[in-house]
Amino acid sequence: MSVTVTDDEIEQFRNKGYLVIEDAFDEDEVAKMRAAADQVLELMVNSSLANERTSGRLALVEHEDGSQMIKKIQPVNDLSLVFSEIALDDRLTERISEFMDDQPRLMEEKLNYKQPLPEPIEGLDTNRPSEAWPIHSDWAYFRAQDYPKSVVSSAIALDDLTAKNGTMRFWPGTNDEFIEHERTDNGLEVPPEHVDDDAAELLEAPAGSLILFNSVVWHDSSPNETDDPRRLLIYSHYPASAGQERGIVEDERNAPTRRRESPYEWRYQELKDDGEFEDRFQAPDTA
Ligand SMILES: O=C(O)CCC(=O)C(=O)O
Repeated sequence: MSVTVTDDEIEQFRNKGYLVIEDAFDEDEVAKMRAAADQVLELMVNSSLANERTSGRLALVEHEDGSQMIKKIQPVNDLSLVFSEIALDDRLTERISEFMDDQPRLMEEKLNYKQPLPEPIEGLDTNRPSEAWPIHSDWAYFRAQDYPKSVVSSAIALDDLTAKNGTMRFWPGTNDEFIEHERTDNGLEVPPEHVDDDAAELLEAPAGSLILFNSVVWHDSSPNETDDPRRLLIYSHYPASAGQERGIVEDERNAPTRRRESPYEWRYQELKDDGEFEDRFQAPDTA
């Protein structure tokens, strides 16, 4: 599919630091991504239970009332052809290439599920304090591996994004200047004295929307107050020339996790094949 990137899209991205394209993906494509999300979720939970060790890909929250929420799974491309193919989709790459004026290379990918579990699962390590994200610039993280500020992230909404289910907020125009972050128990945060809460724009958009954002623009999201998942599939790409100039190694941020986790995932398959483990978790029906 060839994509025409309009002047309006470029201007919005440059001025605000982000851009929303509704209906970028159709119903069938969204259905395929949701099915892949369920498959990956089942693989992560069942392989964690089979190995009696929580996968390093899995971020899980336990609330005060004992309920649990899958926050995110990262990385995911080596677990699903559906996800690895989308990283190369023209609807992302042609826009990104226009915005960064270079060829995009994949830097990382993740699926932020914000998915409540109908029943708590015993034996998993609930390793995150909240499914919310504090106000931050992604570059506060990406700088650790010397990625440039010109990294562009593309988020695909697998579910409608609403105020109630913990959609994102953006601070338009904060994409030019990076402010040093503070460390909190829930990640890095723009110091509150710099933040005008009224300047934030709440992102409400239907499933299938594509949201492109710069690595400096401030954003956050609140907890999911509904019983349904709020899934955002997020890819981040860096400019090819920066890779050459800075000696960035491909997949530097996520390769250690893939290498560490994949033997456990194979072991889970073996335990199943040998009849020594039976799946105990099925993804809730969310269709
Ligand atoms: O998924 C969300 O709600 C926010 C994600 C985010 O801010 C991030 O991954 O940096």
